Amino acid sequence: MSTGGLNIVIVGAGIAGLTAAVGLRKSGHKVTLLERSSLVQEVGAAIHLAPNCSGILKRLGVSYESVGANPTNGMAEYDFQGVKRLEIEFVGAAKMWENPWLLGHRVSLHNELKRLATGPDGEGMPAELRLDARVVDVDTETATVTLENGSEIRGDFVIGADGVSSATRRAVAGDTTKPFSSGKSAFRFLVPKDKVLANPDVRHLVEKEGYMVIWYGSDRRLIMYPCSNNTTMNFVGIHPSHLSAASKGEDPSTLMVWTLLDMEELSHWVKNKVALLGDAAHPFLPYQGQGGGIAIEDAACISVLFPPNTPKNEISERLALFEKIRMQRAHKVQYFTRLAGADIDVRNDKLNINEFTNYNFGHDEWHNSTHELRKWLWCRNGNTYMRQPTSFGPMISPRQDHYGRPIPSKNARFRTYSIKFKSSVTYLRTLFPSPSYSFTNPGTLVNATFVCTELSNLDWLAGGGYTLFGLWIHGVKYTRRDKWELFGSFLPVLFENLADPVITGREEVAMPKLFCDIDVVRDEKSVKMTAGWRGAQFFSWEMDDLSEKPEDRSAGVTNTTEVVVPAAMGPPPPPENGVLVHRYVPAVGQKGTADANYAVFISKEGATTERVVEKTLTAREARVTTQAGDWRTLPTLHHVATALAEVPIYEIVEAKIEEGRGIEDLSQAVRIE
Ligand SMILES: Cc1cc2nc3c(=O)[nH]c(=O)nc-3n(C[C@H](O)[C@H](O)[C@H](O)COP(=O)(O)OP(=O)(O)OC[C@H]3O[C@@H](n4cnc5c(N)ncnc54)[C@H](O)[C@@H]3O)c2cc1C
Ligand SMILES: *[C@@H]1O[C@H](CO)[C@@H](O)[C@H](O)[C@H]1NC(C)=O
Ligand SMILES: *[C@@H]1O[C@H](CO)[C@@H](O)[C@H](O)[C@H]1NC(C)=O
Ligand SMILES: *[C@@H]1O[C@H](CO)[C@@H](O)[C@H](O)[C@H]1NC(C)=O
Ligand SMILES: *[C@@H]1O[C@H](CO)[C@@H](O)[C@H](O)[C@H]1NC(C)=O
Ligand SMILES: *[C@@H]1O[C@H](CO)[C@@H](O)[C@H](O)[C@H]1NC(C)=O
Ligand SMILES: CC(=O)N[C@H]1CO[C@H](CO)[C@@H](O)[C@@H]1O
Ligand SMILES: CC(=O)N[C@H]1CO[C@H](CO)[C@@H](O)[C@@H]1O
Repeated sequence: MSTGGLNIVIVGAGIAGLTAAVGLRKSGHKVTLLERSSLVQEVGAAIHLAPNCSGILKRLGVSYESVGANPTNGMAEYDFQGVKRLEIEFVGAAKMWENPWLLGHRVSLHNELKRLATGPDGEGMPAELRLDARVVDVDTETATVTLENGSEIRGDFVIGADGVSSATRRAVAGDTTKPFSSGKSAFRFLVPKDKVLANPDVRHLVEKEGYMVIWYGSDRRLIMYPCSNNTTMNFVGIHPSHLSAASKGEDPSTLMVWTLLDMEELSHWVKNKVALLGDAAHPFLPYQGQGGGIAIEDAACISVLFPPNTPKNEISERLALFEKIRMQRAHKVQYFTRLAGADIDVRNDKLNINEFTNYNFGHDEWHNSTHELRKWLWCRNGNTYMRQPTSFGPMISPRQDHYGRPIPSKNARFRTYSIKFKSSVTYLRTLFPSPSYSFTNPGTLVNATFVCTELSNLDWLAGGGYTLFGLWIHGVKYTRRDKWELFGSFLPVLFENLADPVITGREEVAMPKLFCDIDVVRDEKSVKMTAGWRGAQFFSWEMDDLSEKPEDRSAGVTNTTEVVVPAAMGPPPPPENGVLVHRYVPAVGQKGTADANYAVFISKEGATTERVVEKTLTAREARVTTQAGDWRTLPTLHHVATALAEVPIYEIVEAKIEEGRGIEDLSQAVRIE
């Protein structure tokens, strides 16, 4: 099987290491698990998994229920005299979580994880599990681990999932932070439920099925819950360590005692190519039954961050992202757990059990990591535009691809029809958004152009195209507050027959865009363009007698509009350096107030793509027909259509068609002041 998978070495085949192996294997990575013990035999006790954790296991294809885990139906708390202090039922309407809170046997969970990680069935290559392989050292630069017998194993990266007494932790975080005794120990034992039921003194304790029951003393507690298909009762007795230390040797051989270890928070879990997971990164006290759950969430996060085809050169950065995503949550749950474990008077003061439960259960690390990875991918190439709707991240636009890189539009094609005409300074001035805009020439005549462009072969539209139509007013200058002047054409309106460029053009480069239908019909000698909205036509022009002879350009062009004899046009204006547009974004809920109200300049020199004209045709005849509208025919456009119909066309001075390739991405657009 050929995969682009990474070579991943996992130290420790506990819950964290095996869950990570299940997830990473599915993504096509080659996983090697190194386990110091010989049998990978988990202790014979139960482990309960919070709803969010069982949800993650389900997504990884692990069914805890199928191997004997039973749901929690409720919780009861008693004081040390057996007086009930609290009872909560989780069934029926009280069911808050979409996944069950599961009580099961550690050995079953462990074996099932091992089967899914290393078994022949399932996606990807089975992980290789090497037993009796105690890791003594790890090199974070080369991702190489050294076993006790001296042999070395190298991967693309290493996961240290070797539990509370981790050997990999030293290499990542130094050895100043070590686990210490919390002063409490725990013994655990299992009793068949039948046996409890057979004893009339205690049978009432297990008559309600699926209950987690806790008895609290001031400095000790006993926890009981069913596991193994409700057939076995699991007990955990947490108590001051000196009590069990004193009685050592007298315990029955089936009673197991653990010193409960805690540890200061590590400042980091990742160094170069090694990451710590589970108890190795954040050992848990057992008071909330969260250590295994948080370890499984860690493993889910790592699995999400290393999907198929993850590039090797991103390994360290992605491991750092793992730490960034997980550290705060793991430490917070640890903090809650310490509070929950505090002796009763301290605990009651500080612990808000609802806050804890909502924080712990109200989280889905799969969703969270998936989104965090997306956010990371979006930003890593810098300069992405966030656009509405922002919830989904950056999106391809006419100007940039998903990651903010300019889209090469050299192969995009254009066909531009333009009709240049003499018009009225005094009329067109009324279209200026502010007094900072003015005409460069003192006279009352100025050139303006109706432009219609058909675009095709656009990469950002998967090879498609659209048509635009607008009015360019020439000879305009913008005077900044500091008196500096910019010369260009002012664009009061631009219509497009596709919503996508309308929206992005407005948002990104402040173009005054509107949607309308635009049709261009063309044959050898003539072309007709119409602009309308749902059948109501408001603008059209025709060009006839097209020819490729440039000397014919502007000769004898005709028009059908009212003719006013033009006065002299005065000296030619300074060269135009670009296009001026005005951004205006109204403030929500505040009449007359703008969120944005400023001029934008799109310079000619800044264009990144060369516009290559391959063919020019001129028209010997051109006619423009306009039609004002009202709110019934053009409910959203009539004010614009009416203003366009009023634009004086004194004389058409040029009518031409240019065809070619290369379209500007307009990334040179800047806010003027
Ligand atoms: C009494 C008690 C009750 C608990 N109850 C719950 C519960 O109900 N719910 C819950 O979610 N959590 C519970 N926890 C916590 C939970 O058990 C741990 O948080 C969880 O097991 C951590 O998983 P892990 O894979 O990180 O570490 P571990 O399960 O400790 O696995 C580490 C693995 O690494 C191996 N290893 C260690 N060193 C090396 C080395 N140098 N080289 C190779 N291999 C090595 C070990 O043999 C082991 O297999 C409880 C803990 C205790 C002590
Ligand atoms: C629980 O029951 C299922 C069948 O319902 C069985 O496959 C499984 O082995 C049982 N597990 C335990 C631990 O009893
Ligand atoms: C060292 O131990 C590993 C794991 O048990 C084994 O695969 C390897 O062959 C051993 N190497 C030597 C040199 O003994
Ligand atoms: C265990 O008991 C609970 C509570 O009655 C029940 O919902 C669940 O189905 C039982 N599970 C098994 C595997 O018997
Ligand atoms: C992911 O979870 C962390 C808490 O662990 C939180 O701070 C962060 O906002 C979450 N990210 C997303 C995208 O929800
Ligand atoms: C108007 O346009 C014509 C044709 O391009 C040009 O010759 C003329 O100089 C322009 N007039 C002004 C005032 O810009
Ligand atoms: C994986 C999982 O179960 N996720 C759930 C965690 O809990 C929240 C709140 O109940 C749900 O919205 C998630 O779907
Ligand atoms: C054919 C025609 O009507 N042409 C007119 C176009 O407009 C100019 C100036 O406005 C007139 O001089 C032409 O006669």
